[in-house]
Amino acid sequence: MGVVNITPDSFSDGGRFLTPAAAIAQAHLLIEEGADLIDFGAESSRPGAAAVVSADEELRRLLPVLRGLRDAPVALSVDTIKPEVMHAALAEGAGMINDINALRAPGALAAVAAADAAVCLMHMQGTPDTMQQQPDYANVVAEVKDFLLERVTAVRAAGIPPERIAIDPGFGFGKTLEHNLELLRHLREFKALGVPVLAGWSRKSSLGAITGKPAGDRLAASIAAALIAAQNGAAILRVHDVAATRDALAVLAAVGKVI
Ligand code: HH2
Repeated sequence: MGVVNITPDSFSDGGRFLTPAAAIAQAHLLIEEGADLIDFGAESSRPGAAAVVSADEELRRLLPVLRGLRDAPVALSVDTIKPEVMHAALAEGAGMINDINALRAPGALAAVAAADAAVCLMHMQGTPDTMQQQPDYANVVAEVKDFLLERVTAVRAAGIPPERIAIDPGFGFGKTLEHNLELLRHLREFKALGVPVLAGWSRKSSLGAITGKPAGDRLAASIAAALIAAQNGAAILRVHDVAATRDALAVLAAVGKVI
């Protein structure tokens, strides 16, 4: 899954793809580099981000990009927590909703159930504005797993079949470095929920904590984390650097360790 943020303030690529033309060109580049899926975000969820983007503004950023990519050879995912945005994006041909809030907003479940689209359910403790202030778990792996099981059950009860569901422990969303590492070590256990696991480590601040490098210099660290996630059972990797990640995965596959 290649990431394109149509935002002025994303921590990793904010401001680079704010015009429809720039976002569409970046999507084409990531597809050429081997992305199977492109994820578009129109509201930053970086730690400390205040939820100030209205549904209208999100759609103003998203819709021209989705329209411009109607004939794209891969599925288009939309990273949003808002049911109004989900409805409009799905009507415009989006094939997936990536919800960091796991369809908990009133109306979100119904919006996805009404369409023939996939959904990624992510775990987050708290909300982006405060989530990194005091992440707290007795057992992070068990608690994240319990939450995702509850959300998968709710989504299936709303009529969305497991073939359309992915889960994500939400690296960096209300988690310390040690929480993120513990989840990565135990990622394989999430496969017991019976749906594909998505992992997003690309350029994240935990990698900065480990390497001491800023977001723009975290490519090697991002690839290392992506490979560990793949080895631990992740089926979808959410990354900004598709070509480099593809090369690393090709080596892993050649060695025969991807299951
Ligand atoms: N991470 C980010 C945003 N959306 N969605 C899922 N499912 N998993 C993730 O790990 C995830 C996500 C944050 O990264 P980015 O989109 O680069 O930054 P920002 O939120 O600042 O736009």
